[in-house]
Amino acid sequence: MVDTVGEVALDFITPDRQRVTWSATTEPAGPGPGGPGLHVRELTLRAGQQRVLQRRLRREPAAGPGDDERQLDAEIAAGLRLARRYPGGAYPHTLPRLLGYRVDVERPYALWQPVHGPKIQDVVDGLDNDALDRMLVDLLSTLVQLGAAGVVLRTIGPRTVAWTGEHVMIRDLRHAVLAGTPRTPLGSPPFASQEQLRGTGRADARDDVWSAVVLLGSLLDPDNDSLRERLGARYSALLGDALEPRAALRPTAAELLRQLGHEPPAPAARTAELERLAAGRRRFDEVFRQRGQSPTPAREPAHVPERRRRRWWRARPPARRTGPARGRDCYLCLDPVEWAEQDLYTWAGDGYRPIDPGSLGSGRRRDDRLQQAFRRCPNPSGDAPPHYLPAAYLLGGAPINVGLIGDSGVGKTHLLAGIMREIESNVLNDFGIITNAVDIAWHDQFRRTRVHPLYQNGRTLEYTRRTDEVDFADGLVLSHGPHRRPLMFFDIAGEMLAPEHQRTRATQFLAVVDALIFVADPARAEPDVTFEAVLDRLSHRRGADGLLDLPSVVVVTKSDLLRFEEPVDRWIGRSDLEQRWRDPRLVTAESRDAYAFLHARDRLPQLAPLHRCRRATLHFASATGASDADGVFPFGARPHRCAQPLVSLLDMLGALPAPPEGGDT
Ligand SMILES: Nc1nc2c(ncn2[C@@H]2O[C@H](COP(=O)(O)OP(=O)(O)OP(=O)(O)O)[C@@H](O)[C@H]2O)c(=O)[nH]1
Ligand SMILES: [Mg+2]
Repeated sequence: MVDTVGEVALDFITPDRQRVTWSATTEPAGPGPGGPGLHVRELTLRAGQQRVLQRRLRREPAAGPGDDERQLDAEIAAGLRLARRYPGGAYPHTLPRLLGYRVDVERPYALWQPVHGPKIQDVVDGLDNDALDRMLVDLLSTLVQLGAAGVVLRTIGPRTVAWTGEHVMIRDLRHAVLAGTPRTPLGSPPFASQEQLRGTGRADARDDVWSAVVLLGSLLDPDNDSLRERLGARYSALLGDALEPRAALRPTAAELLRQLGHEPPAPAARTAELERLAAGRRRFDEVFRQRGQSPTPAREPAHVPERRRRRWWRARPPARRTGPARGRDCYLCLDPVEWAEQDLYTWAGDGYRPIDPGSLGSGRRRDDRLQQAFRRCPNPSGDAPPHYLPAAYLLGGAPINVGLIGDSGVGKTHLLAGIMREIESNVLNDFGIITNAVDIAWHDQFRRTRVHPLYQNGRTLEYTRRTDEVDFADGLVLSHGPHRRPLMFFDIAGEMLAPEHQRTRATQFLAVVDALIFVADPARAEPDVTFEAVLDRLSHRRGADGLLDLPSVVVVTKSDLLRFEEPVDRWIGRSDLEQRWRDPRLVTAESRDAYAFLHARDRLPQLAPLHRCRRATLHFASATGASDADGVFPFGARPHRCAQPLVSLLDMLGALPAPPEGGDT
């Protein structure tokens, strides 16, 4: 797109979270493209002659979550991290400063203070010894400051470092990521380490140490050996250890500075916000210490396959398995119901019609008939109108009934749509799990009324209607090899979960739940008491240790609204399902962060599942990726990290196959 010269209004958010409007004039010719989907232009502010650099995204409508969009988000997150860790005058003079950003517009952008000055490779020959010393110390000090903020630049090299005449200046943060983000292949040798070139493992501050040391080595070539001579043995130490192929074995920038006889820059003062998060993380660890339990249960790789195989088979807790082999509890009336081939029905559009058992046949014909069959619940208590259960619920292994918990408006239905959307895009296939509908027509209806309106038409879903009869919202049969387990989701109107409504039939499914998804809305002002009310109601299922044996996840949903807030920024952009499967410590790290986040905001009732359930994990997710405007998502809705909580639940339920050999990544 060609930009014309003219007036522009910039209406954006500053790192201090202020909304600001500036007017500016564009230059006749902008600096040009800033990456495939990004356009960079320099603007002059009307008030004064200050110039700002705008990096704008060209958003392709309905193109899906493009890499450019993710990269702009990552760039903003890195800029905000630095601005908030080093407020005002404490900001490192060697780093470009983020002035603000705007992401909820057609062309999202970041505003930066422009960096000028020649590339360091063009001026290094003219630098005297003092200047070379400053270059070395500046570069390593910058890495210390970036590392303390958890930012990895990934692009240090001869073209990305400038020399202002006084000091080193990093030109931009356009490829920066937060430390811990799964690496993606980037850069070229020799300036990028092998791990970064290949995109293995997770981004580490020492990725930049590699690049900086290679850069220093290349700048201080044989014609430029005075610094090398002065550093003597310390120079080889610098080049030697810092070029370890694995980041984990390299010295940190602070260690290098000390080796070279320089004091690293003083750490930034901790903000009150960071202190609160740290207190929350300590509290999380304390919970497990008191229980004598590790927050990350150890997996013994040698035993995993066998143990996992048993776990997949594992039925529900024995106390609840009173009926015969294929018995189930009906989720509508709670009476036991057994498989009975003599009493099957099919839906005929206007009602259920009995199936003649003789017509079932065998082989494929039988499979096909059963897929569309329902069993009438005998309901021996006779306390409910006639109701029918899909055959798939009664066949195969123990069902997994999952309830979504949270007050009205917290985002339960959108989250469930997001989970279904992720399953539709085959995330479970990576775990060796194939899914089929429990009830084909019902599943199709969920897709037509929830998943498609939200994700294809970009429309907000309606609040769930309050009814007395509650059926499951959607159900899938999970297949792994020859094993099958139905997975049923229950999603009712949140107000029915409030303490005063819990005796109604609508909440009866709670008596048969095997796992819970607690949905925490971080944007909500008033306290949500439904978590505790539901846990109270299930307190009779506590074990000898007083804890509920009910695998639970707490999902901090709507995380798109907080994606630039710490620690949400660290997680919300990541796609790490596979890595988490192999390395459960990642799940714990996210749980600890989400716990700290809720704790720091005094959302103590939302932490109850972790305190009261033996197994619980916490997650950040967004069902939509953005807020709606009058019921419409103008740039489309997309799920972010909706599969992670589901996969954690399945893992806790023993319904996830063992990860393939290969260990942690
Ligand atoms: N920004 C943002 N908004 C969301 C997200 N998920 C849901 N919302 C908004 O939150 C509102 C309520 O979402 P629902 O899923 O209907 O809430 P619920 O918990 O099912 O509410 P009830 O059905 O009344 O119990 C909707 O207006 C959505 O647009 C999200 O991930 N991000
Ligand atoms: Mg709802």
